[in-house]
Amino acid sequence: MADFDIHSTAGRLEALRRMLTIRAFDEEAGDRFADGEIPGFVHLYIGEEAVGVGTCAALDPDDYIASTHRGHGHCIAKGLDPKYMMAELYGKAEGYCNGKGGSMHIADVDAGMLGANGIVGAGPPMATGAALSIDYQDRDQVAVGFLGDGAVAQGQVHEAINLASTWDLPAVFVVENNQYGEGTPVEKQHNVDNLSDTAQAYDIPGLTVDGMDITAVEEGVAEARERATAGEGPTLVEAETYRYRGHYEGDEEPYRDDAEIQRWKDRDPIDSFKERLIDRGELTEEEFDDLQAEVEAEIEAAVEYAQEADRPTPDEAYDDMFAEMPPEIERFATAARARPDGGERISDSRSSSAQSSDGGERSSSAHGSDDGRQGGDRR
Ligand SMILES: Cc1ncc(C[n+]2csc(CCOP(=O)(O)OP(=O)(O)O)c2C)c(N)n1
Repeated sequence: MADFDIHSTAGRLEALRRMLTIRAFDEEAGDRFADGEIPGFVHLYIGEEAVGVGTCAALDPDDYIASTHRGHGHCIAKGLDPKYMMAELYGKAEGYCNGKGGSMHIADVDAGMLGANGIVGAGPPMATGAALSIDYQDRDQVAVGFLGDGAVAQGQVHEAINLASTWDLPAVFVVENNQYGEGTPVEKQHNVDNLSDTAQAYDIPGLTVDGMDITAVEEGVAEARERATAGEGPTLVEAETYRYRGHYEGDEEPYRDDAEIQRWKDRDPIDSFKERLIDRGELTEEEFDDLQAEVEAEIEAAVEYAQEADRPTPDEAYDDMFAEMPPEIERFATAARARPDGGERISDSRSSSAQSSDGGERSSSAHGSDDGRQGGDRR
């Protein structure tokens, strides 16, 4: 069981809080990115909250997850602190990866979050590797690899699921079928009715669940977890969901229309879960409003924390990169630290960062050009 039990009232309220936190975090991240405060790219999870939270609700706290480029929701679902996540998005030293990873590389191994990453399909190999370590050490854990519908056709995903199946490893693969890989609809990417049908190729069970319904996701992943811990190998769980925002912030979305987006919003995972809790007498409208206000205050505080935090210093550039620094890299790190002008030059560009009128820090060196921001996904 997770650190919250979705089979209890308190656990369901915590699940709702996490879904609201994901939405508030990503809405704020989108706004702050548009304001130029956040460098790089952000891929928002809004609309998909039931998948991340439903999955993590079915896991034990020390189970592992390996994420995707759209990973903020997975982090919050696994219990990471939005404050340090936001600091990471801002490139600040207090962030989960000391500001060197950004939106697509948040990791907290102690919390079982092995990392988001910008390589489509890289979650499953990480999960298979973690599952091999669990199996080897005979531990009672599982490793979940998240992947998108686009990633299902990726070569390394095939390798990862094939090995996990062949070796009966305690892995679960959760496909977030949000209907598009960038601008390509799922039916133009794959020749199967359900992406879970691909499980047949590995001789493992494949389930398709309603990814807008947290309960359905939790049940599917709980079944998969049980199989995995019983030594029966991996399961592929496809959660049918939808991303409300573009592939990345700035995506003009010529590939879909408002009516389609609205059809999915009518099945919003937060609204429907809220209504269910109200129907069960576990929540009132007033309590919901209070919860929403608390979550919004938490995210506002996270933004303030991130804005005020320090960036890593130039002499720390090579820290945290390797478990053991390779000698050929150590040479560069030592030279960089010793260069009298090295830190200065970079600090100079930092100190020329202008304070925007709303207090946000704008650094031309850190944020890239406006052209890059609007010109497409450059990963
Ligand atoms: C190996 C690799 N190929 C291509 C890309 C470019 N790329 C970034 S996101 C993306 C689409 C991924 O779609 P999907 O797996 O469905 O995830 P979603 O964005 O829908 O969450 C692509 C092709 C990449 N980052 N990595």
